[in-house]
Amino acid sequence: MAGKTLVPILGDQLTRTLASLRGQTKADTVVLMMEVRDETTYVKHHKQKIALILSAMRHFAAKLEKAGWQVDYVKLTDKDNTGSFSGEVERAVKRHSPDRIRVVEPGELRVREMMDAWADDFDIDVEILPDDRFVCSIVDFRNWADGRNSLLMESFYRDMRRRTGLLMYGDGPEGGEWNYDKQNRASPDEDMDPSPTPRFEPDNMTCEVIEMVQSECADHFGDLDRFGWPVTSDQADEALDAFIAERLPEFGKYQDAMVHGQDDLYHSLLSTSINLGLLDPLDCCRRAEQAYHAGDAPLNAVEGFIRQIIGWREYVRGIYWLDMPTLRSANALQARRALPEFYWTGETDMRCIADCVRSTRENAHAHHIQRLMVLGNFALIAGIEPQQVEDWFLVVYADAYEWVELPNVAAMALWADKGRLASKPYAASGNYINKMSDYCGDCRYTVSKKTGEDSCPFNSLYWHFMDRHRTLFEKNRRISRVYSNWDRMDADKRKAYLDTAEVFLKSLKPAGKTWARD
Ligand code: FAD
Ligand code: DLZ
Ligand code: SF4
Repeated sequence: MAGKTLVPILGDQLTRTLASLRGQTKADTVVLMMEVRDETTYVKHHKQKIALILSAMRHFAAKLEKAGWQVDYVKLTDKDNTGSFSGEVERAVKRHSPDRIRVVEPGELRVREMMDAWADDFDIDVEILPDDRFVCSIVDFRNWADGRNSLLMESFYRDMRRRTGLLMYGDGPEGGEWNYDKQNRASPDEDMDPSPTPRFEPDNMTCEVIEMVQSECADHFGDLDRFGWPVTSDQADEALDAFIAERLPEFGKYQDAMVHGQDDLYHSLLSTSINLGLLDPLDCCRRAEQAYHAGDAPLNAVEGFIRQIIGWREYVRGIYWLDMPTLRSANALQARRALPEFYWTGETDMRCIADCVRSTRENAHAHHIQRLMVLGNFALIAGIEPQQVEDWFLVVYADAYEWVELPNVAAMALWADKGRLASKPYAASGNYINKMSDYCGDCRYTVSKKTGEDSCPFNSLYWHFMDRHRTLFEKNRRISRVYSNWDRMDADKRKAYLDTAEVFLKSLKPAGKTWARD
């Protein structure tokens, strides 16, 4: 293509084979990378998340330059930085007078709307390419969803298995089953002995970014002391190798387990690298599949890992683009309560929540069951307003971008989309947390106590939730049985549950400070 091309690369597009770079000649291309205030503060992200993204961006830019690309890199503290993607693209157009802009579609609708305006605003040709780092394009997902009554993840996942050929045996699934989840629900036990996840000592470039974040984002949530995320594709590869060799074999079995103070267990901790573009999701799946064929990891573990990536990850991205912008304001259960302060401080006697918030603050990470069945479950049954919960999840996790955070929080955890994604709400009493963790033993609340002052709050809140949404849920065949149990209890017991929950809900202190947004 004749003439000069400006190729903006966003902070979560750090992939050497990105569609916008493919087919470009180095001599005619200017790559633009922008650290901008709007992105670091549209919600006040965890300090580690900002440090991770900016450090990974700087390392990626250095690698491109080394490979001979011309990179125009704007730092957050540069004097003339306008603070926004559009402002920086406009300045770059003036600096370089390109003939066109070529860019990969962004992960978020908010940014897509900015990009859509560039052609008119800057009077230039703008080519917005599909992000083919996903297996299923936005258009393909729309076609898949079109005309279906139910958008079950499982049927989408089977299509993705067929499309990628992963764990296929002829036309059918390897081992005869598509899904081995039933084997993936072991409680924690003494056989657990996970190898530690590799941590990467910050180099000079990362240390410089950490210092900047420390001073520029001092009032943001989260600690920086334990920063050890992979910031380059080489480090991410090393983390993937270690996971496949050491933790994948037990990943399936203990996928839902939670242990106080043990933050990673057998999880991969690869979501930050995959979402930034440092790892290719399909490559991760193929590596896991090879381990299965080599006899190094069992089928239930490998299928479970692959399902999270080509199943859930692709599916929630499809749902995001299908249901935005309404998903952002969805509130099917009319939940209106303010987010309690302990989501930020961790100061609560509920040991499960305190441990999950601690891990979140220290690591910018908590694993899936902690997010879903402790933090999400509490917000669901306590009736916390979805938009406040969504902001919290978007702020606190290093892997959080709206395309993946919002469907997981609004649709999966909070049932705000009225069951389009999850046919029944993920509501659970203390019994589930007790079965899957060691949290309850040392908790100041008693998990076996159903009502009264020392009873586990999850127990009474669970029934309060079920009772207040009875009209909606009792017709749902997957939960109607719950109401038979409720109706069998005597009236005094039911009243004790509801009164205990009311007293607890009244005691919740709303977050006094605006941690998420200014
Ligand atoms: P593993 O347990 O090792 O899983 C392997 C990979 O599968 C992950 O790296 C991830 O890429 C993918 N994956 C697994 N589950 C999901 C899922 N439900 N959606 C999308 N990808 C999935 N994930 C994010 O990447 N960003 C988020 O902002 C995010 N917010 C969440 C909020 C809630 C309420 C819930 C319930 C889940 C959320 N998840 C999110 C999904 C999941 O919790 C994280 O992907 C996972 O904990 C990351 O840790 P890991 O890499 O060790 O995952
Ligand atoms: C999340 C984030 C942050 C904190 N900072 C930047 C940044 O300074 N520059 C950048 O290019 N990207 C950043 N990002 C990631 C973007 O928010 C992300 O690319 C869009 O939300 C699209 O998913
Ligand atoms: Fe959490 Fe209840 Fe167990 Fe305490 S007793 S750790 S509040 S589930």
